[in-house]
Amino acid sequence: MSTKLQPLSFALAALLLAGCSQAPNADDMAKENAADMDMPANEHAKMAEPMPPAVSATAQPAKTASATGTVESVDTAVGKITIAHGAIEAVNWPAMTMAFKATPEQIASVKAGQKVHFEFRLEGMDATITQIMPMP
Ligand SMILES: [Cu+2]
Repeated sequence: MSTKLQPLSFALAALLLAGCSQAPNADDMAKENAADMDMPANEHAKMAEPMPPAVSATAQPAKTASATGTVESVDTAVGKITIAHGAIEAVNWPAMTMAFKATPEQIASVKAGQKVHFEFRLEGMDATITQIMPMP
């Protein structure tokens, strides 16, 4: 072994030691960043999308369901059709009589006492008719 190499070896060893004692965290971070950059941008978008905003945690997502019932009354001024409907499993409802929001056209298409088939969207406590038609 040549004595000339020793100072260099020592310097290298010192460098490596210095690297070992101070760099592990920085090295790991560099690896993570590299892994991050390997992930396509759209993968990030997919990961971010399903995260719901904190506000919606208590709000029910909109549901749709269909049912049959009998029109009890219509209220053009308020924009509602009151229907005595049967149990609706899709929204976990027993049979009941309740008011549904409806458009003037929908309200005009039915009258009290009529049997109807209808579809509605439920958002929280708001049930809005999306389709309604008299049953034969
Ligand atoms: Cu109901």
